[in-house]
Amino acid sequence: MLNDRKVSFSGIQPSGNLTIGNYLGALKNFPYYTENYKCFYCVVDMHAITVRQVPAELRRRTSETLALYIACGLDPDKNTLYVQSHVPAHAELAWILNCFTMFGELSRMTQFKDKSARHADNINAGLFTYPALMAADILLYQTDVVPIGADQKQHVELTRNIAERINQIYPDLFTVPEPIMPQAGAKIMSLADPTKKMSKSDENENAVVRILDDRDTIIRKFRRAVTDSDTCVRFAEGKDGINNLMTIYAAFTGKSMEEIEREFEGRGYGDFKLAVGETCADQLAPVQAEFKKLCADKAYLEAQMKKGADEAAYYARKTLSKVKKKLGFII
Ligand code: ATP
Ligand code: LTN
Repeated sequence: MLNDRKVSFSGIQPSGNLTIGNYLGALKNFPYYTENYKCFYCVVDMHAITVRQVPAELRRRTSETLALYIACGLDPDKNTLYVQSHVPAHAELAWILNCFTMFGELSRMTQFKDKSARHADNINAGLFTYPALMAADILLYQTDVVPIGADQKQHVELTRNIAERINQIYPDLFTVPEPIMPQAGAKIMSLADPTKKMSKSDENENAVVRILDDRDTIIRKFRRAVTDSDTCVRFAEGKDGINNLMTIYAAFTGKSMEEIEREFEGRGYGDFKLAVGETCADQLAPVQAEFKKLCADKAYLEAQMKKGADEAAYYARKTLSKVKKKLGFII
Protein backbone atom coordinates (compact mmCIF):
# COMPACT_ATOMS: atom_id res chain seq x y z
CA MET A 1 0.00 0.00 0.00
CA LEU A 2 1.08 3.57 -0.67
CA ASN A 3 -1.02 6.45 0.67
CA ASP A 4 -3.95 4.09 1.36
CA ARG A 5 -3.96 2.75 -2.19
CA LYS A 6 -3.01 -0.74 -3.25
CA VAL A 7 -0.04 -0.87 -5.60
CA SER A 8 0.34 -2.59 -8.98
CA PHE A 9 3.85 -3.03 -10.40
CA SER A 10 5.12 -4.75 -13.54
CA GLY A 11 8.01 -4.58 -15.99
CA ILE A 12 8.92 -5.60 -19.52
CA GLN A 13 12.47 -5.98 -20.86
CA PRO A 14 13.41 -3.94 -23.95
CA SER A 15 15.19 -7.05 -25.26
CA GLY A 16 13.33 -7.23 -28.58
CA ASN A 17 10.22 -5.97 -30.34
CA LEU A 18 7.23 -6.92 -28.20
CA THR A 19 5.05 -9.87 -29.18
CA ILE A 20 1.38 -10.71 -28.74
CA GLY A 21 2.61 -12.93 -25.87
CA ASN A 22 3.83 -9.81 -24.04
CA TYR A 23 0.60 -8.07 -25.01
CA LEU A 24 -1.94 -10.73 -23.98
CA GLY A 25 0.04 -12.03 -21.00
CA ALA A 26 0.98 -8.67 -19.52
CA LEU A 27 0.61 -5.29 -21.24
CA LYS A 28 -3.08 -5.51 -22.17
CA ASN A 29 -3.88 -6.14 -18.48
CA PHE A 30 -1.86 -3.26 -17.02
CA PRO A 31 -4.54 -0.54 -17.54
CA TYR A 32 -7.08 -2.60 -15.59
CA TYR A 33 -5.51 -1.37 -12.33
CA THR A 34 -5.17 2.31 -13.21
CA GLU A 35 -8.31 3.63 -11.53
CA ASN A 36 -8.12 1.80 -8.22
CA TYR A 37 -4.43 1.19 -7.67
CA LYS A 38 -1.26 3.24 -7.57
CA CYS A 39 0.44 1.85 -10.69
CA PHE A 40 4.12 1.63 -11.60
CA TYR A 41 5.03 0.18 -15.00
CA CYS A 42 8.70 0.01 -15.73
CA VAL A 43 10.87 -0.68 -18.79
CA VAL A 44 13.52 -2.93 -17.25
CA ASP A 45 16.64 -2.09 -19.23
CA MET A 46 19.00 -3.33 -16.50
CA HIS A 47 17.43 -6.80 -16.79
CA ALA A 48 17.89 -6.69 -20.57
CA ILE A 49 21.69 -6.47 -20.32
CA THR A 50 21.88 -9.93 -18.72
CA VAL A 51 21.95 -10.91 -22.41
CA ARG A 52 24.27 -8.97 -24.79
CA GLN A 53 22.54 -6.00 -26.42
CA VAL A 54 23.51 -3.65 -29.26
CA PRO A 55 23.57 -0.20 -27.54
CA ALA A 56 21.75 1.76 -30.27
CA GLU A 57 19.03 -0.90 -30.45
CA LEU A 58 18.64 -1.06 -26.68
CA ARG A 59 18.23 2.72 -26.59
CA ARG A 60 15.61 2.71 -29.37
CA ARG A 61 13.66 -0.22 -27.91
CA THR A 62 13.64 1.32 -24.43
CA SER A 63 11.85 4.45 -25.76
CA GLU A 64 9.61 2.38 -27.98
CA THR A 65 8.55 0.11 -25.12
CA LEU A 66 7.58 3.17 -23.07
CA ALA A 67 5.65 4.51 -26.09
CA LEU A 68 3.86 1.14 -26.36
CA TYR A 69 2.83 1.37 -22.71
CA ILE A 70 1.07 4.63 -23.51
CA ALA A 71 -0.30 3.35 -26.84
CA CYS A 72 -1.85 0.37 -25.03
CA GLY A 73 -3.92 2.74 -22.91
CA LEU A 74 -1.71 3.64 -19.95
CA ASP A 75 -2.27 7.34 -19.29
CA PRO A 76 1.05 8.81 -18.06
CA ASP A 77 -0.88 11.20 -15.82
CA LYS A 78 -2.51 8.32 -13.98
CA ASN A 79 0.28 5.71 -14.05
CA THR A 80 3.97 6.04 -13.23
CA LEU A 81 5.74 4.97 -16.44
CA TYR A 82 9.53 4.98 -16.35
CA VAL A 83 12.85 3.33 -17.17
CA GLN A 84 14.49 1.15 -14.50
CA SER A 85 18.06 2.51 -14.87
CA HIS A 86 16.74 6.06 -14.25
CA VAL A 87 15.96 5.12 -10.64
CA PRO A 88 19.22 3.98 -8.98
CA ALA A 89 17.35 2.68 -5.91
CA HIS A 90 16.55 -0.48 -7.92
CA ALA A 91 20.23 -1.41 -8.14
CA GLU A 92 20.86 -0.48 -4.50
CA LEU A 93 18.01 -2.58 -3.12
CA ALA A 94 18.96 -5.44 -5.48
CA TRP A 95 22.36 -5.69 -3.76
CA ILE A 96 20.73 -5.84 -0.35
CA LEU A 97 18.23 -8.49 -1.48
CA ASN A 98 21.08 -10.52 -3.00
CA CYS A 99 22.28 -10.97 0.56
CA PHE A 100 18.93 -12.51 1.52
CA THR A 101 18.57 -14.76 -1.54
CA MET A 102 19.97 -18.28 -1.49
CA PHE A 103 22.21 -19.80 -4.13
CA GLY A 104 19.97 -22.89 -4.18
CA GLU A 105 16.86 -20.81 -4.83
CA LEU A 106 18.44 -19.03 -7.77
CA SER A 107 19.71 -22.33 -9.20
CA ARG A 108 16.15 -23.64 -9.41
CA MET A 109 14.82 -20.80 -11.59
CA THR A 110 13.54 -22.09 -14.93
CA GLN A 111 14.34 -18.85 -16.77
CA PHE A 112 17.98 -19.07 -15.62
CA LYS A 113 18.23 -22.68 -16.78
CA ASP A 114 16.64 -21.84 -20.18
CA LYS A 115 18.69 -18.72 -20.79
CA SER A 116 21.96 -20.27 -19.73
CA ALA A 117 21.31 -23.13 -22.15
CA ARG A 118 20.56 -20.63 -24.95
CA HIS A 119 23.53 -18.37 -24.15
CA ALA A 120 26.08 -20.95 -23.05
CA ASP A 121 28.97 -18.59 -23.86
CA ASN A 122 27.67 -15.89 -21.51
CA ILE A 123 26.34 -17.35 -18.27
CA ASN A 124 27.08 -14.20 -16.28
CA ALA A 125 26.39 -13.47 -12.60
CA GLY A 126 23.66 -10.97 -13.58
CA LEU A 127 21.72 -13.69 -15.35
CA PHE A 128 21.93 -15.77 -12.19
CA THR A 129 20.92 -13.02 -9.75
CA TYR A 130 18.30 -11.57 -12.13
CA PRO A 131 15.44 -12.52 -9.71
CA ALA A 132 16.97 -10.44 -6.88
CA LEU A 133 16.80 -7.34 -9.11
CA MET A 134 13.24 -8.24 -10.05
CA ALA A 135 12.39 -8.63 -6.35
CA ALA A 136 13.90 -5.18 -5.76
CA ASP A 137 11.71 -3.70 -8.52
CA ILE A 138 8.61 -5.09 -6.87
CA LEU A 139 9.42 -4.61 -3.17
CA LEU A 140 10.65 -1.00 -3.58
CA TYR A 141 7.08 0.16 -4.14
CA GLN A 142 5.41 -1.97 -1.42
CA THR A 143 3.59 -3.71 -4.27
CA ASP A 144 0.34 -5.65 -3.72
CA VAL A 145 -0.22 -7.10 -7.21
CA VAL A 146 2.11 -7.99 -10.08
CA PRO A 147 0.32 -8.56 -13.41
CA ILE A 148 2.46 -11.01 -15.41
CA GLY A 149 2.43 -13.98 -17.78
CA ALA A 150 2.75 -17.52 -16.38
CA ASP A 151 6.51 -17.74 -17.03
CA GLN A 152 7.17 -15.06 -14.39
CA LYS A 153 5.14 -16.69 -11.60
CA GLN A 154 8.20 -18.50 -10.24
CA HIS A 155 10.08 -15.19 -9.93
CA VAL A 156 7.21 -13.53 -8.04
CA GLU A 157 7.02 -16.54 -5.69
CA LEU A 158 10.73 -16.14 -5.00
CA THR A 159 10.10 -12.42 -4.36
CA ARG A 160 7.45 -13.43 -1.81
CA ASN A 161 9.89 -15.79 -0.11
CA ILE A 162 12.56 -13.09 0.07
CA ALA A 163 10.06 -10.58 1.48
CA GLU A 164 8.79 -13.04 4.08
CA ARG A 165 12.32 -14.00 5.09
CA ILE A 166 13.28 -10.36 5.62
CA ASN A 167 10.00 -9.56 7.40
CA GLN A 168 10.76 -12.32 9.90
CA ILE A 169 13.95 -10.54 10.88
CA TYR A 170 12.68 -6.96 10.46
CA PRO A 171 8.90 -7.07 10.96
CA ASP A 172 6.63 -5.30 8.42
CA LEU A 173 9.43 -4.04 6.23
CA PHE A 174 7.88 -5.21 2.94
CA THR A 175 4.42 -5.85 1.53
CA VAL A 176 4.27 -9.44 0.25
CA PRO A 177 3.06 -9.25 -3.40
CA GLU A 178 0.60 -11.49 -5.29
CA PRO A 179 1.21 -12.56 -8.90
CA ILE A 180 -1.85 -12.00 -11.14
CA MET A 181 -2.21 -13.84 -14.45
CA PRO A 182 -4.93 -13.53 -17.10
CA GLN A 183 -7.43 -16.39 -17.50
CA ALA A 184 -6.73 -16.64 -21.22
CA GLY A 185 -3.34 -15.62 -22.59
CA ALA A 186 -1.03 -16.26 -19.62
CA LYS A 187 1.14 -18.48 -21.82
CA ILE A 188 1.07 -17.88 -25.56
CA MET A 189 3.12 -20.46 -27.45
CA SER A 190 5.41 -20.13 -30.47
CA LEU A 191 3.62 -20.42 -33.83
CA ALA A 192 6.50 -22.52 -35.19
CA ASP A 193 6.80 -24.86 -32.19
CA PRO A 194 3.68 -24.76 -30.01
CA THR A 195 5.40 -26.66 -27.21
CA LYS A 196 7.68 -23.61 -26.67
CA LYS A 197 6.76 -20.20 -25.22
CA MET A 198 6.48 -17.35 -27.74
CA SER A 199 9.47 -15.17 -26.91
CA LYS A 200 10.40 -11.74 -28.27
CA SER A 201 14.03 -12.77 -28.67
CA ASP A 202 13.21 -15.83 -30.82
CA GLU A 203 15.38 -15.89 -33.94
CA ASN A 204 12.66 -17.42 -36.11
CA GLU A 205 10.47 -14.50 -37.21
CA ASN A 206 7.64 -16.88 -38.17
CA ALA A 207 7.41 -18.12 -34.59
CA VAL A 208 6.29 -14.74 -33.21
CA VAL A 209 3.63 -12.17 -34.01
CA ARG A 210 4.81 -8.72 -32.99
CA ILE A 211 2.53 -5.97 -31.71
CA LEU A 212 3.84 -3.72 -34.49
CA ASP A 213 3.64 -6.25 -37.37
CA ASP A 214 1.48 -4.96 -40.25
CA ARG A 215 -1.85 -6.56 -41.11
CA ASP A 216 -0.57 -8.70 -44.01
CA THR A 217 2.35 -9.99 -41.96
CA ILE A 218 0.07 -10.91 -39.07
CA ILE A 219 -2.34 -12.80 -41.34
CA ARG A 220 0.53 -14.57 -43.14
CA LYS A 221 2.18 -15.65 -39.88
CA PHE A 222 -1.07 -17.14 -38.57
CA ARG A 223 -1.69 -18.88 -41.89
CA ARG A 224 1.72 -20.56 -41.56
CA ALA A 225 1.26 -21.52 -37.90
CA VAL A 226 2.08 -25.16 -37.17
CA THR A 227 -1.07 -27.22 -36.43
CA ASP A 228 -1.93 -30.92 -36.87
CA SER A 229 -3.44 -33.23 -39.48
CA ASP A 230 -6.91 -33.18 -37.94
CA THR A 231 -9.40 -30.70 -39.49
CA CYS A 232 -11.72 -29.99 -36.60
CA VAL A 233 -11.30 -26.82 -34.49
CA ARG A 234 -11.50 -28.16 -30.95
CA PHE A 235 -9.48 -27.77 -27.76
CA ALA A 236 -7.96 -31.14 -26.91
CA GLU A 237 -4.86 -32.82 -25.60
CA GLY A 238 -2.18 -33.32 -28.25
CA LYS A 239 -3.46 -30.44 -30.39
CA ASP A 240 -0.90 -27.88 -29.13
CA GLY A 241 -0.98 -25.71 -32.26
CA ILE A 242 -4.78 -25.42 -32.43
CA ASN A 243 -5.02 -25.04 -28.63
CA ASN A 244 -2.63 -22.11 -28.88
CA LEU A 245 -4.55 -20.43 -31.72
CA MET A 246 -7.81 -20.93 -29.81
CA THR A 247 -6.21 -19.40 -26.71
CA ILE A 248 -5.07 -16.38 -28.72
CA TYR A 249 -8.54 -15.99 -30.25
CA ALA A 250 -10.15 -16.37 -26.80
CA ALA A 251 -7.82 -13.77 -25.28
CA PHE A 252 -8.57 -11.24 -28.03
CA THR A 253 -12.35 -11.80 -28.16
CA GLY A 254 -13.26 -12.88 -24.63
CA LYS A 255 -15.02 -15.95 -26.11
CA SER A 256 -14.94 -19.33 -24.34
CA MET A 257 -13.45 -22.45 -25.96
CA GLU A 258 -16.96 -23.91 -26.43
CA GLU A 259 -18.13 -20.77 -28.21
CA ILE A 260 -15.11 -20.90 -30.51
CA GLU A 261 -15.69 -24.60 -31.27
CA ARG A 262 -19.32 -23.83 -32.17
CA GLU A 263 -18.36 -20.83 -34.29
CA PHE A 264 -16.01 -22.93 -36.44
CA GLU A 265 -18.01 -26.17 -36.54
CA GLY A 266 -17.83 -27.67 -40.02
CA ARG A 267 -15.19 -25.17 -41.14
CA GLY A 268 -11.53 -26.01 -41.73
CA TYR A 269 -8.29 -24.73 -40.21
CA GLY A 270 -7.86 -22.25 -43.10
CA ASP A 271 -10.98 -20.29 -42.14
CA PHE A 272 -10.07 -20.40 -38.48
CA LYS A 273 -6.49 -19.18 -38.99
CA LEU A 274 -7.75 -16.31 -41.11
CA ALA A 275 -10.24 -15.30 -38.40
CA VAL A 276 -7.52 -15.36 -35.73
CA GLY A 277 -5.22 -13.26 -37.95
CA GLU A 278 -7.92 -10.71 -38.79
CA THR A 279 -9.07 -10.38 -35.17
CA CYS A 280 -5.50 -9.91 -33.99
CA ALA A 281 -4.78 -7.30 -36.70
CA ASP A 282 -8.05 -5.44 -35.95
CA GLN A 283 -7.30 -5.25 -32.24
CA LEU A 284 -3.71 -4.14 -32.72
CA ALA A 285 -4.53 -1.47 -35.34
CA PRO A 286 -5.48 1.29 -32.84
CA VAL A 287 -2.41 0.51 -30.70
CA GLN A 288 -0.19 0.79 -33.79
CA ALA A 289 -1.78 4.10 -34.86
CA GLU A 290 -1.29 5.59 -31.40
CA PHE A 291 2.30 4.28 -31.25
CA LYS A 292 3.12 5.98 -34.55
CA LYS A 293 1.79 9.31 -33.29
CA LEU A 294 3.78 9.05 -30.06
CA CYS A 295 7.02 8.19 -31.82
CA ALA A 296 6.67 11.29 -33.98
CA ASP A 297 6.84 13.42 -30.82
CA LYS A 298 10.20 12.60 -29.21
CA ALA A 299 10.06 15.59 -26.86
CA TYR A 300 6.75 14.43 -25.38
CA LEU A 301 8.08 10.90 -24.80
CA GLU A 302 11.25 12.20 -23.18
CA ALA A 303 9.24 14.45 -20.89
CA GLN A 304 6.99 11.56 -19.81
CA MET A 305 10.02 9.34 -19.17
CA LYS A 306 11.59 12.00 -16.97
CA LYS A 307 8.36 12.71 -15.07
CA GLY A 308 7.86 8.96 -14.45
CA ALA A 309 11.42 8.54 -13.14
CA ASP A 310 11.02 11.48 -10.72
CA GLU A 311 7.75 10.08 -9.37
CA ALA A 312 9.13 6.54 -9.02
CA ALA A 313 12.34 7.79 -7.37
CA TYR A 314 10.31 9.60 -4.71
CA TYR A 315 8.59 6.39 -3.54
CA ALA A 316 11.66 4.19 -4.10
CA ARG A 317 13.83 6.41 -1.89
CA LYS A 318 11.31 6.18 0.94
CA THR A 319 11.43 2.38 1.01
CA LEU A 320 15.19 2.28 0.51
CA SER A 321 15.82 4.63 3.47
CA LYS A 322 13.57 2.52 5.67
CA VAL A 323 15.44 -0.64 4.65
CA LYS A 324 18.88 0.89 5.21
CA LYS A 325 17.88 2.17 8.62
CA LYS A 326 16.53 -1.23 9.73
CA LEU A 327 19.65 -3.00 8.49
CA GLY A 328 21.91 -0.70 10.50
CA PHE A 329 23.37 1.48 7.75
CA ILE A 330 24.15 5.06 8.76
CA ILE A 331 21.89 7.23 6.61
P1 ATP B 1 12.84 -12.49 -23.78
O1 ATP B 1 12.60 -13.27 -25.04
O2 ATP B 1 13.82 -11.39 -23.93
O3 ATP B 1 13.12 -13.37 -22.60
P2 ATP B 1 10.00 -12.29 -23.31
O4 ATP B 1 9.27 -12.19 -24.60
O5 ATP B 1 9.97 -13.59 -22.61
O6 ATP B 1 11.48 -11.76 -23.47
P3 ATP B 1 9.69 -10.48 -21.03
O7 ATP B 1 10.19 -9.10 -21.14
O8 ATP B 1 10.57 -11.44 -20.29
O9 ATP B 1 9.36 -11.13 -22.44
O10 ATP B 1 8.24 -10.46 -20.40
C1 ATP B 1 7.40 -9.36 -20.24
C2 ATP B 1 6.05 -9.82 -19.76
O11 ATP B 1 5.41 -10.56 -20.81
C3 ATP B 1 6.10 -10.78 -18.57
O12 ATP B 1 5.02 -10.49 -17.70
C4 ATP B 1 5.93 -12.13 -19.18
O13 ATP B 1 5.36 -13.07 -18.30
C5 ATP B 1 4.99 -11.82 -20.33
N1 ATP B 1 5.16 -12.80 -21.41
C6 ATP B 1 6.29 -13.00 -22.13
N2 ATP B 1 6.10 -13.95 -23.05
C7 ATP B 1 4.81 -14.37 -22.90
C8 ATP B 1 4.01 -15.36 -23.56
N3 ATP B 1 4.50 -16.09 -24.55
N4 ATP B 1 2.73 -15.52 -23.15
C9 ATP B 1 2.22 -14.76 -22.15
N5 ATP B 1 2.92 -13.83 -21.49
C10 ATP B 1 4.20 -13.63 -21.84
N1 LTN C 1 11.51 -10.67 -15.28
C1 LTN C 1 10.47 -10.16 -16.10
C2 LTN C 1 10.54 -8.68 -16.30
C3 LTN C 1 10.48 -7.99 -15.01
C4 LTN C 1 9.36 -7.86 -14.15
C5 LTN C 1 9.80 -7.10 -13.03
C6 LTN C 1 8.03 -8.29 -14.22
C7 LTN C 1 11.53 -7.37 -14.38
N2 LTN C 1 11.11 -6.82 -13.22
C8 LTN C 1 8.96 -6.83 -11.98
C9 LTN C 1 7.20 -7.97 -13.16
C10 LTN C 1 7.64 -7.26 -12.05
C11 LTN C 1 10.51 -10.90 -17.38
O1 LTN C 1 11.51 -11.42 -17.75
N3 LTN C 1 9.44 -10.93 -18.03
